[in-house]
Amino acid sequence: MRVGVVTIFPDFVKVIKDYGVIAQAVENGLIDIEIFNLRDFTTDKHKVVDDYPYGGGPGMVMKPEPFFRFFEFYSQKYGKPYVLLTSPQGRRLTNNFAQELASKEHILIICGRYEGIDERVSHFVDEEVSIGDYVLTGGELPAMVVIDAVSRFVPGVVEEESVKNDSFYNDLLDHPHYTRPREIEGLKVPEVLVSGNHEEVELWRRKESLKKTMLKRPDLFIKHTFDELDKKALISLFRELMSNAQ
Ligand code: 4HQ
Repeated sequence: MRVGVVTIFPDFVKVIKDYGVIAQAVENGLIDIEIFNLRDFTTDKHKVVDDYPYGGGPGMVMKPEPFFRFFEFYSQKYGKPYVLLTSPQGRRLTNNFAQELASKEHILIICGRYEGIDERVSHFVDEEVSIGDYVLTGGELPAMVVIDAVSRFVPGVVEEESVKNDSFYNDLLDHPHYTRPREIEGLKVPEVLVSGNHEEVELWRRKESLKKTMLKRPDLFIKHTFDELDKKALISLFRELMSNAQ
């Protein structure tokens, strides 16, 4: 998958390529992330990228010309990408949206600063994306969040099983995880996890997922479609609770 980013802070965004599974994926050629400095697409001596808003008001607006020049250069070089603009007005990023984006072979993320970008730049934009209802100082962090969430769905970046077990993948939160030692300061690993009984482990994990989702995210729980293991887990969970209550 090819990912382009255009920003006035390329050094800030670059670190997304340097850590963890994304760094490995870049090294293995699974994702090609290329970051461009918008100032390289200015023509004036001072490399100005902002200007005063028509109609007045506070703050500055990003000038359209450097973006137009950048798109001309970029699409000449790489063909037409699916263009994303980070914005609080955009479609909220979810795991499903991330998965949808991962199926595109080529995306380009535009990072805004200041009050925003001249509206005419939206001529090139396929979709606006928001990472949540709060206002940031720029689109760089959202771009990095999008790249991170999308990368996990690019085949080979993380184990497929791991993606499927994660929170949100099937509208449920992830189950708790444990590793060695068996006991620390009196806190023990649940017995079933060391039992070696794979079926029992699966049932326990699903019960914990359902319990956690019901308590912490009832909105997700309500939307969930229950498969056979869910039903078995819920019945077992209910029985447990009833027998504790007796
Ligand atoms: N921005 N999700 C860029 C955001 C934002 C968000 C505010 C985008 C500033 C210039 N982007 N402008 N939330 O807060 O994506």
